[in-house]
Amino acid sequence: LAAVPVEGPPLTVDGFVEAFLQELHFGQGVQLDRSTVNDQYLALARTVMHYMMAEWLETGRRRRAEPTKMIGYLSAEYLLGRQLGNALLATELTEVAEEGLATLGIDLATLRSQEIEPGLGNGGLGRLAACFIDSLAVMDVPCIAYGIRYEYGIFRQTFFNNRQLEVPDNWLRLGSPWEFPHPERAVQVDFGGHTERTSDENGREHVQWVPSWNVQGIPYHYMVPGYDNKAVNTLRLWSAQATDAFNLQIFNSGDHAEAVRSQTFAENISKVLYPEDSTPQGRELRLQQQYFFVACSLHDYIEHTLPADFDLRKLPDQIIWQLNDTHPVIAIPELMRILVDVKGFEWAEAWDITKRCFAYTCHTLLPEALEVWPVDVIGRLLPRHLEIIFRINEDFLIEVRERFPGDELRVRRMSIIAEHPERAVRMAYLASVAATKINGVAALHSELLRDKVLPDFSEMWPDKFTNVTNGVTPRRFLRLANPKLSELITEVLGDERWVTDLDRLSGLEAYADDASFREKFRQVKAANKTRLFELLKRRDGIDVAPDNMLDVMVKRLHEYKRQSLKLLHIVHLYESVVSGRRDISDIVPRTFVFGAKAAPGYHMAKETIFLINSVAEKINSDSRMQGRLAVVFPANYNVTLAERLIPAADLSEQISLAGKEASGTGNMKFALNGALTIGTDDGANVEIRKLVGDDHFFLFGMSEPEVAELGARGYVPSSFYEQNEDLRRAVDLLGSGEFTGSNRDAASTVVNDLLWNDRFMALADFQSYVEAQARVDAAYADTEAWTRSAILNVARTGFFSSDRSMRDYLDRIWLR
Ligand code: 26M
Repeated sequence: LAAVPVEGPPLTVDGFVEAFLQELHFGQGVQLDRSTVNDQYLALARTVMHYMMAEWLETGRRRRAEPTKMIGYLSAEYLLGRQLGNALLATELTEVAEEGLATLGIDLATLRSQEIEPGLGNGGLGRLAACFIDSLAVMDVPCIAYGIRYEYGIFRQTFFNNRQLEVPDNWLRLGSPWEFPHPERAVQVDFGGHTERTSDENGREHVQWVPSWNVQGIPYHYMVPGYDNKAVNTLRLWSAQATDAFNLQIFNSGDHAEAVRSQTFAENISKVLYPEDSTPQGRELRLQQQYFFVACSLHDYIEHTLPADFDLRKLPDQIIWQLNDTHPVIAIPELMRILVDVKGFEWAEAWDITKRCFAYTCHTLLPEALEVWPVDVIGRLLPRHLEIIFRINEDFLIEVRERFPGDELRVRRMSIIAEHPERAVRMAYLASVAATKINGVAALHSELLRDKVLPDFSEMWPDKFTNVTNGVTPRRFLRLANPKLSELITEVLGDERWVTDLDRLSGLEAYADDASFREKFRQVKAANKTRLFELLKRRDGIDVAPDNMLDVMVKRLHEYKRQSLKLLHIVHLYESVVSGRRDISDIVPRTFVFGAKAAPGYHMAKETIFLINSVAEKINSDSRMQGRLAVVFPANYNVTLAERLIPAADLSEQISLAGKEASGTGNMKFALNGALTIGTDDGANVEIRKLVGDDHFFLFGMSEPEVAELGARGYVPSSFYEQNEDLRRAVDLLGSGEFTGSNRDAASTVVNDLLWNDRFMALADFQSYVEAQARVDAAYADTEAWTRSAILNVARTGFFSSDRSMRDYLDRIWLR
């Protein structure tokens, strides 16, 4: 058949309205006068899809005509955020849609707020994946992003009696207009069973995996549009379903209940996103999820994307699989299995191919966050893969012994198989052995990864290690989230090229000294605050004082991120006023904003949320504060809320213990939106500070080497408590029951941990933090100087565009 050229509806108001009404009538089956907001939203989304679809088809055609090396991005998470705004931007339809809908009496903003964001990720890692695929489309780099279509994304957080409650995130319930399933491209995925060995006439051994059960993966496609370049990439998310054979067999046996049960069993695999973002629990279902999406993805690429007669020896010229953390690492033995068992390659040649097809990104430094899978769990679920991992390890350890003869300690240290506390596969080691490149996500992190986490591997293969500092997409986090600032930037830079070339923000530098520009910049910030406060009122019933400095800490709740240090600072300020040591009029008026979800099983994190809410309740209702000290904690921080919060912020809190936050990406979004950072020398803060300059960044706390040194000397938190009166008073007040209805126990989990454990050294950094906050107060009092610093933060952080990150991946990893 010949390809018929495809064109979207006309890019005019009339053309748009016609297409919209078509969708409403023939897609939703409803007439305008009887349509609900949801009908209208779905019809609008589908209409915008029509425009994108034409470009998506054309992109596919163009790429097939001239095949070049492709990126296969493998990630268990994509934290996409709402789609409509970005799709309108990409299709340049925003004004047309606004006008067109208005002629029908429909308000675009109302339809926008109807969208439930797909929260298919936990936090930083998932949001990074979403930024990266945006940038690849914008740069017209061929990429298929693969992942899981969780039926339930990250839980919705609510508060009850100041405690976190989790509500299932049923994000598909009102329809999902941005996806289209392709059941005819289903892939079968096998599990369980055993392996059998046979020899052929040449005496060559063949292994056959005889699985005991299977499921099928149904691909759902999402379009990932570029910007002003007609390119649209694909995000392919897999949904698990029972296979027909599986169903039929049981159906025919007459056991209907069992047939239904087995169907449920299969569909459980893509049912829900695991809400842990740092301490993996070795749950078998999680491993099923990982293998499920990886097996579907490799099969999809090899059998359906490559030409039918493709010579797999050339695989590394056509694809590089980027492993987003260790979650998809099972892809390594899976490719070996395909090449050796299915395609008949010799082991050595298969290994040579496999080694050139994978690259690995590590996103952590915490030892407890490194995934290990017990050998018996893998053996039960994926017996053939376990054999392959053992063989990879055997060959690898021979290599280690050759390089370092007689060093058996090293051999044990480096083994992919850990022996204690139980036999388990160290997924980061498997990734490191196989990958062509291993990267950390910020300069400091990559150094620590090389020297502290994987020192033996970097000694063996120094050239494997590299850094790619994270970035964020300027489309979503500047152009869309901050339209007023975007307009101002475009006004002074003369055009919108900065949206795809963020280094152009440096052109703002000159305007930092222009008083009238500073005034406009302040007006933007003020308008963004107003917009945020209206949302908080509507969304959470929260009233926020309009003129306070807005001090924001939003990120997952984790001890290493030290929300408790932020809390100690707040309690310290409060205590100094109520004790009469400081007059409330001497306090620079501030509203502290928290946003944080705790993993449901993370006790300390949940207790910290309870304490923050308790402190907020008390302080906000204490008339002595006169509104000059307020704490707000809107529930369910997510991408949608971030897009409102970040543009309104004055101060960005990035206060992890040095050496623990791999990069951070919120830190970049705040700086780009003109918030100043108070932060430790950690993750990408280091690079932000270098770029914006010390005068425009509030640094505090120990450096990573100082942290290491204090740890080695023996850290005793209570000695800091004893030697610092402000700290002592704050900790005592927090522990006194003052904030928890006279219930001391309710605060004791957090307070006792700070005093007697404090793994992340909050007490050691307290003094320095409070001093830095005093510098913040002083700086904020000088409005003109503060605005100047804020402008320079914007002007000097163009480096943190994820477009730049993608260029670095291309140069350092993908096209090498
Ligand atoms: C693992 C097993 C089971 C369930 C969940 C997980 C898991 C999920 C997410 C473990 C870790 C996960 O994410 C870690 C993460 O988000 N790391 C962050 O990555 C960001 C992007 O590189 C960095 O900016 C952050 O510093 C880093 O904490």
